[in-house]
Amino acid sequence: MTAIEITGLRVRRAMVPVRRTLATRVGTFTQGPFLLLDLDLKGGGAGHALCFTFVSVGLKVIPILLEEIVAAVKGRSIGPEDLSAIHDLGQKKLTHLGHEGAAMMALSMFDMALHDAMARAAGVPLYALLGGKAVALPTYNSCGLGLMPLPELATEARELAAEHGGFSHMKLRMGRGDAAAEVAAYRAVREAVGPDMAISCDFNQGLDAASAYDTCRAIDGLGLTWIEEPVVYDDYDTQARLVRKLTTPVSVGENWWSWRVGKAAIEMGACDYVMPDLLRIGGVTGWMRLAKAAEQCAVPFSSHLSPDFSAHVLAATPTRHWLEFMDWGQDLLDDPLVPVKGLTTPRDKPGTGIAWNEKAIARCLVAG
Ligand code: SMN
Ligand code: MG
Repeated sequence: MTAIEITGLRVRRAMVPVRRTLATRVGTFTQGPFLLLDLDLKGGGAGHALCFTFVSVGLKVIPILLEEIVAAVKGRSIGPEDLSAIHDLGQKKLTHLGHEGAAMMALSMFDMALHDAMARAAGVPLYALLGGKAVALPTYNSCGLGLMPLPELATEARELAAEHGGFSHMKLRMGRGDAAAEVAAYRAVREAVGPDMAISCDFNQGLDAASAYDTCRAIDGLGLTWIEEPVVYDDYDTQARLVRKLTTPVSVGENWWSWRVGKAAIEMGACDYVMPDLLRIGGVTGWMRLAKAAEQCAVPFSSHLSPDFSAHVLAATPTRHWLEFMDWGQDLLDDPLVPVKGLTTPRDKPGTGIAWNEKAIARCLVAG
């Protein structure tokens, strides 16, 4: 049986330009802040995780929290059967800061790197450690279609449709403040990519509870694959009301800070589809606990960001649905995982198969 022991950690900070500027209701992204975590193991092994912190202040606060978590588990012998308990121990260590926000991002990132280390030490791909198979995951292109003028939107839609051998699904950002403008944006994309492309949309929490139904009703008959995060992420009552009234599936979860919150949201009918973010849900441990709850309710389960890592956990998720392909941060990786004709197969290498591109990293590093 594999057992590993953490001897130390290294955290690096990077600001990475994005290929296409993305304007959303939660900010306009021209570059992204990333943390690179290496866990060192006794005997020379390692585990890695790449963390998009959304805002640059995350680069300052999360490393301090990571050090606290690692200090609590350093020197212990950890086997695969201990991973879940180690997650809970790390959470207990930071419990007075709460089970969300920066503390949860640090815990999630640690949990991811620890799982990577365990799978590498066992010599198996992470999906196999989790009981999954090397399946080809349906993947949508999420690398653009922000809040932008219609001609640019149509051009970008055509480009995204053709990338990496072609996609069958892409995501359009919403939140223009006016239902007619949302419909016009949808029509511009639809006209550009033709009738066979699946198109989902993402409000990034941009609607207020009082008018959300009217706006969603205006786009409900368009044939969208899903409507994502229509209102503020913790307004579960409004989400449940929209689920009951709309024909288009409602997808939420990227801002769930725990698998328990996600389970409760599923059980109260606040979503048709779920799409947790590994870096907020509690890493691999939180994800797999939520995957069990989603299986019990037969809820389709998609990923959010981090495709190189998410492909492994999604391959081990019973109700797996779509992998989100977002290439942000992939410049930091050697041979990053990219879809082929809209399908992504997790790497058949030990752990996640993620390897740092040190030359590219050197160009993006920022001080702490
Ligand atoms: C999103 C928002 C902000 C940064 C990255 C991605 C978006 C998504 O909500 O689901 O892709
Ligand atoms: Mg989203």
